[in-house]
Amino acid sequence: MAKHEELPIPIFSSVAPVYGEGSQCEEAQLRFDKLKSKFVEVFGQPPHVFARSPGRVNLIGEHIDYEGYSVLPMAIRQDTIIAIRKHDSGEAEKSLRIANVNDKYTTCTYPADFDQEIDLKNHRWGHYFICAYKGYHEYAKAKGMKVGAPVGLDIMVDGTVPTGSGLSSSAAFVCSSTIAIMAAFDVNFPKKEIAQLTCECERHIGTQSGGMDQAISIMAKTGFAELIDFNPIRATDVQLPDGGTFVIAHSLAESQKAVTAATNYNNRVVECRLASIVLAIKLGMKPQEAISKVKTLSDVEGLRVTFAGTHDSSDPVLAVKEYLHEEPYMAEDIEKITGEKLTKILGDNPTSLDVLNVAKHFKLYQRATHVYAEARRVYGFKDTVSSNLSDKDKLKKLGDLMNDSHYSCSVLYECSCPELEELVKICRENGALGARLTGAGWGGCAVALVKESIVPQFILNLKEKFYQSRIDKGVINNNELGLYVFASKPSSGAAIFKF
Ligand code: NG1
Repeated sequence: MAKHEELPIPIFSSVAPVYGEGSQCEEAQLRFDKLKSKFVEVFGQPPHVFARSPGRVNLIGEHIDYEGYSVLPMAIRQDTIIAIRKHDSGEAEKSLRIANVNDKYTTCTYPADFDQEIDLKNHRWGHYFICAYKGYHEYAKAKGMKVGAPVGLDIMVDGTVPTGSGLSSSAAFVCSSTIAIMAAFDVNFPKKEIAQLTCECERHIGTQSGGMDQAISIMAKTGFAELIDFNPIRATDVQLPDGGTFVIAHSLAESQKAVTAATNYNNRVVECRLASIVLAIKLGMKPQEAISKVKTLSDVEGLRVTFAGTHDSSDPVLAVKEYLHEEPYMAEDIEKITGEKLTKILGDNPTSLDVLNVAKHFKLYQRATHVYAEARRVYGFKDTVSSNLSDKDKLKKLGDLMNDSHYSCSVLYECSCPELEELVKICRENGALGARLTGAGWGGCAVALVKESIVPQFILNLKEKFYQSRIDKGVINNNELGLYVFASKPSSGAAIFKF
């Protein structure tokens, strides 16, 4: 039997295989019906096909996917669904018209041009569809497929993943867009190829994304979290222990990843790259070789492990402690070690140069320590799940690992914010076995591991201690609370629907 990741995206003729039976299925059917009727209302004709891709919650392994290390997320039920119609080549309309069932998002129109530039200085929600459009065509061309002359596309979007929440609404949108485009062109590939392709698509928005979100959105399976490995992309099922539930809670601080890329997300990617080059040189590599070959901290894995081995240690950060200093590095300090200007080292990527323009200094020690230790914690999590411990002891250990991960994100990687700190603390004080920020951070959600038996009370406590004051101030409505705090089971991955 072909491995899961070798299979193409499944095509269904009803919503049940994805949304289950009963009320959830009925709700989903209503959503698709509404999407279709809105499509007809706006574009005058019915869509040809539908695509869906879910958001995700990352359980452990934060900010390490772009460094090449494995992560452990699960898909959530909130998703993006898209209806699409491809125009015939004879039709006069040659643009991409992207509408949304939510009036908050006004319709965006772009030319049907595979090579168009995305105007990153003027962010628009429709840009994410264009990321998929460009990325798909680049990929198809590279595979030697005939892409033909551009034709118009009509698109209607309905997303339920809260934006800026760390639950990967952007990947849900990019993945569902890519799959919708592929389905409209009657093309399908193995999931592992689509996971890689959609990661490259999303980079067109200007973030140097790692690939976790797209991989889980494409490859998720109902009932399992997945250990995602990179280079090559692979997903291994992880069955979570009985008796525990993950509760996701929004800090109500919105994290605008694409807009703040130069100081936040891409800044950390650059710091890790510089840390890896400096570390490689300190561990004996020639500077020019390090500059040309070393891109991520996992590229220094061999040297780092050998160093620890010669000191009889399995400490993942021994080399960092020995060779990097805690005091932030100035650009000149790094240039002295590498013998090269940073603008030259990072010149291959314009978004890295944006980082250099605004960075005051570089915290190489802190970022590298986080990445290596967090990568170790992911395996600690995976090994705990498959160990012989009782479910109770497993849950306790998983909670501890989540707490350690949060501490590291907060103190070493500095990707938390006051609202997340408050929320994580309240989660722990109210019975969570562990709680941490999830996703890129700087706002967005926390995920807490909670004993199943106390989940309703836990959510009530969060309401009283975190949300009530915000409801009183009008930040959110009382009746919307379920959108911001909810328990989640591992949901299924991307799908195509032809009704
Ligand atoms: P969010 O912002 O939560 O979707 C981002 C990246 C991930 C990963 C996490 C941090 C994108 C699409 N996603 O996730 O690849 O690096 O941050 O672990 O950029």
